[in-house]
Amino acid sequence: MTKLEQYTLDLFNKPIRECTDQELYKVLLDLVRDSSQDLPTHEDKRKLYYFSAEFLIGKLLSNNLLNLGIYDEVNDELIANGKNIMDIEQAEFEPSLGNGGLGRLAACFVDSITTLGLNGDGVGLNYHFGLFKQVFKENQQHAIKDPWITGDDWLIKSSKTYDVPFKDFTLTSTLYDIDVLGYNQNKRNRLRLFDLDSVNADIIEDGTIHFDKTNILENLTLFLYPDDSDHEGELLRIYQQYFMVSNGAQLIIDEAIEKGSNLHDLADYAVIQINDTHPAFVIPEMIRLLTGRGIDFDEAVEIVQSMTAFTNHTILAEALEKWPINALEDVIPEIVEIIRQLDARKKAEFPGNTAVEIIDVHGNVHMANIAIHYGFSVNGVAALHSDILKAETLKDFYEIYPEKFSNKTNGITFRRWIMDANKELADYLDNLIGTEWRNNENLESLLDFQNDIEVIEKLRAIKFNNKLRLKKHLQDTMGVEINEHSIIDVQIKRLHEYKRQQMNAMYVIYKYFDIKAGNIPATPITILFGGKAANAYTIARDIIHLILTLSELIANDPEVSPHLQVVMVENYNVAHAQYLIPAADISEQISLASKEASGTGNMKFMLNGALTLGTMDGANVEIHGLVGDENIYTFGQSSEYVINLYNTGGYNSNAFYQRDTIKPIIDFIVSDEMLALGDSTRLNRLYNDIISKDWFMALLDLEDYIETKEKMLAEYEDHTAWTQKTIVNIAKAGFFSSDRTINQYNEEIWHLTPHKN
Ligand code: GFP
Repeated sequence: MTKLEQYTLDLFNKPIRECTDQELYKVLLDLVRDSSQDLPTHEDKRKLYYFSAEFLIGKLLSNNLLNLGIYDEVNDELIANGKNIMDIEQAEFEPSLGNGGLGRLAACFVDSITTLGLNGDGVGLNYHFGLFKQVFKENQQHAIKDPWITGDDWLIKSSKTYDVPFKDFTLTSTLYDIDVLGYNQNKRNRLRLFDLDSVNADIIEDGTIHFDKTNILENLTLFLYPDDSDHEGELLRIYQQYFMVSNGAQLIIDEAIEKGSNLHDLADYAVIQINDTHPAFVIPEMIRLLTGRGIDFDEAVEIVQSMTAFTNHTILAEALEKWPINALEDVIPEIVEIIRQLDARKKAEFPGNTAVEIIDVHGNVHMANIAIHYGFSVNGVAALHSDILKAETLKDFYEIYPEKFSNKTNGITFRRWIMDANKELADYLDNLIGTEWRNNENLESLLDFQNDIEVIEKLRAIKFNNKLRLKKHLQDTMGVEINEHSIIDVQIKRLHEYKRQQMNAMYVIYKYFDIKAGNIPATPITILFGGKAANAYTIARDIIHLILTLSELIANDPEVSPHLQVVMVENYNVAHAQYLIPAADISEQISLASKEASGTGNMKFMLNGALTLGTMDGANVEIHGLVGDENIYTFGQSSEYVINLYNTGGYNSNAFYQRDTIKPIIDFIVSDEMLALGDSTRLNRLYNDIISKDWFMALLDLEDYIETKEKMLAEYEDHTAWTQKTIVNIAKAGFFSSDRTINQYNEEIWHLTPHKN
């Protein structure tokens, strides 16, 4: 009897064939969890703790089967019994533990850390309802809770609990673990997710979410990034951040002591990576814990400094967090006391240098500044971004601590983003170039087949099959019908003006006019969007409204709809991405140059044989460098140009708006046709914003964008030449494996010894 048969019998007392998909999900969950638990965790002295507010891990069933090396075996057995793993996986809820690229990066990283045999856990919070679940009603985004903890999930309750002292009360945590498996790796790591037992999930929903933000005991871990536009929200975020880091720091100390640390040597046992600013309180918290255990303040500072590294993910001021010191006083006064001391030291060392102050003149505490002064490493996430940090955003810090700065260009795990998401392509690569590419070697040998017609045809066939898969997926999940013979053009990422979904929407209007004018595209085009807007971010929600309204307008227009379709995927998440990316022809990476730190979607699309339509921003610059001018479509003003425009205040969107090429497009946003379908307030607000402000300069690059996209569509018609370009992109994607990124982090920052099987 096979293991699967045994588990099925034990759990449901019937054969595989007679089980429902839901039942088989439970069987596989048990089987995989047991197999994972059989793997030992690492015992090495030194360990990495990757602190992150988000881990956007996606569904785990297939991925864990793959990493355990039993995917094919299990899949064959299921197929022999008339079952299908894809259907079974529908029963799994995607963990609501992340938001965007930042959280997905953390998920790719823990996969690579484990695959490379490194001793490292993720540390975060166990949000019950995630960011929110996005639903569309009347062409608008509504937010409801996104529950995922069902009992049939991957959480394992541990016996560890810690006391976290706040000003008015102490909270006792519960620790849940999720096993993190590596590809062909016989040791596991864990995600350590802290929570409270007292969570109460009763909340009011009426298109937006209301709950009592002051009821910390019941609501602390309900949501990721609760709205902090009011005072209670701000306090709740501080409670969350401190709760995460205090638990994590206590865990570190516990584990180090267990392994024999006397705490003076703690830095030999642990290294902390602070992912973005949210976990930066770990520095004062660790100092508090060490001094509380008898280490003097100076030494505690030194210890913490030598074990803490910081990653910056954005140059946007809004994301470089700062908290009013009064708010901190209300929640964590002991930590404020330590922050004041840390600040005083640096004020004495760098008198008058306000750019590097921890506490500014307005009484705001700058989280990044704590991490930069009191950590040993600062890194950006793509070459251009790291350069901008040094030259602009963190210039004053770079002058003080040049040795702390480095670049670690982001990466993506190939397990999830090709082996799992695009199995047909992965298997075909095995046949063609051997399996070494799975271990980060030899993918470039695909270049040998650039002129091989058989290979070109096969790759085209795989792309078509992935379009069919996407079609079925969208039918099943949204009831939307797309044309599998169309060009699939995809922009999936958080909604943000700097990412410029609005510019893509402007292209849609351009194309709508063009088709109306009788210029019928040789191949129909499907433009897909996906992404959530932070609920308090009004203009981003207006942009969603624009896209959804355009989508409806075009769908209703028999002249245009056979040639152009616009779909905004509801509640975009990792599961959707796994269908969208393999099916894509065009990867939209159109941020305003200098603003997208790296991007990681750009890497996923490239690996799956889509061509990038992008600005010279973030990691697009490195993609361009690798594939060469002929194999990417770049457009738009450079980052130097844009930075200069901001510095001189020289951008005037209205001057662009007045151009004959642009005005009709923008005016259409508030045309009678659009207002007949859409919400006047939203459309007018967006229109006014674009013509008078356009803070992220969509109009600056619009003409070049339209022209480049048109060129791209025309060149698609030469299917052979197009597929040859995709071959170069796939072949050159090896650099973007997160295994490469993690090796760099380890060699240059963490210094852990890899475990070999
Ligand atoms: C942020 C940055 C991206 C970067 C990721 C990971 O992502 O440029 O690739 O972090 O470093 F903006 P988002 O959360 O904005 O997608």
